[in-house]
Amino acid sequence: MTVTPTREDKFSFGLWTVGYDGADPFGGPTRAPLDVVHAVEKLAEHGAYGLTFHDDDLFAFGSTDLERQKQIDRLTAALADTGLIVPMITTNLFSAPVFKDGGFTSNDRAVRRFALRKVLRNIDLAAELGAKTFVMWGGREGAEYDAAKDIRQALERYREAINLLGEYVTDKGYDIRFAIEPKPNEPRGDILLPTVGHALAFITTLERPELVGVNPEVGHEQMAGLNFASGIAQALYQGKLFHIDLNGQRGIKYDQDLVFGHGDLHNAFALVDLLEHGGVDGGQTYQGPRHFDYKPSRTEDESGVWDSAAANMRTYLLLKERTAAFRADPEVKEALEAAKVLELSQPTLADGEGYAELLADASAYEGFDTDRYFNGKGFGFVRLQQLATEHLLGAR
Ligand code: ASC
Ligand code: MN
Ligand code: MN
Ligand code: MN
Repeated sequence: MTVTPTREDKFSFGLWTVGYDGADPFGGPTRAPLDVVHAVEKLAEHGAYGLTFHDDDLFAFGSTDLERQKQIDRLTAALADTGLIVPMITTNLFSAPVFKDGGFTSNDRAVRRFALRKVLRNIDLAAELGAKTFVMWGGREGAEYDAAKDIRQALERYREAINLLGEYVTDKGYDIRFAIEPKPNEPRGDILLPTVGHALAFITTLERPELVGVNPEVGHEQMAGLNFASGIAQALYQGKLFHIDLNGQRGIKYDQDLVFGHGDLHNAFALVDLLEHGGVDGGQTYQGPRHFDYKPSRTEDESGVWDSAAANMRTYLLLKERTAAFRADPEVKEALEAAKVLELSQPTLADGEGYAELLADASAYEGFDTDRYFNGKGFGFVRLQQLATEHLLGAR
């Protein structure tokens, strides 16, 4: 297997990722701005297939129509030259001061109406560029203080906004689906729809739930102490994994946006196993872009930026190789069998069986020998995890 990225691997990068200038809350930029044409050329050279962006990444907030169009034309020409595509677009409703209390859920109604117009305009651009996914990260949709935000009304306004956007793409006949990106906090003290689970539940309240899925980011779930691969499994199970943001995070702290794998490597192994091999259940798999939303550390110069971009893809491909070896190992197959991992796909009830039949089955309860089954007999999960670890380390 090769670890050189190709277009077929469907790797994409946000313009704001490789374009991150190193500024953080404690210090200004450490790198020069990155031009979009240069970014497209470099990404193409490194084997990526897609570029994604917020409107404000391409043309600064407040640009005139002329300035905006000029940047769109420069991007379009670079895409034509390189063959790169724009699989996803998103809207910046968090940087401009006007969004200090959010966009769709700002307490100020005029801000909410402005936010909707900004997004509608960006949806037109998404359609024009052929983007199939429209991500919504509501970074400023939240609060620091409980008395400052009526959460139920904020959710109602969120719902109103997404319903309107769904109506818009339907009326326009656009082939676009929405993906909500959860994050628990930062920049707000608390953000609405903080985890994949919250977002999945919220989606069921929408007028067009079929148009809306999730865009989970590795670090965002891990900031909440959650198991990312497990959240992705549930999103897949519910047919809602519309997009994914890959990166690295080390524990419950600020959003680190490290290179993919430069965090919880075991969980990254489980994630790639799930995305590439569907886990063991053979259920719904993910066919979309492998999108990196990371930040090249501010300690790096421009060559470090491209090294880090390459590192994301290389780590993904190495994990793809390692997980394939894991799946092919006869000892792993035997350990999975012994741990009854495959038995979980068997329905608990027999075909046509209901509670009456279950109640009539004495072997299920009266005759079930709990001692014989479970005293002194383990599942062997640790052995299985060690086999995964050894494949991850290249020791097998
Ligand atoms: C997004 C997205 C994020 C944020 C962040 C901006 O669109 O997916 O996680 O914006 O990267 O800095
Ligand atoms: Mn992040
Ligand atoms: Mn993200
Ligand atoms: Mn991010």
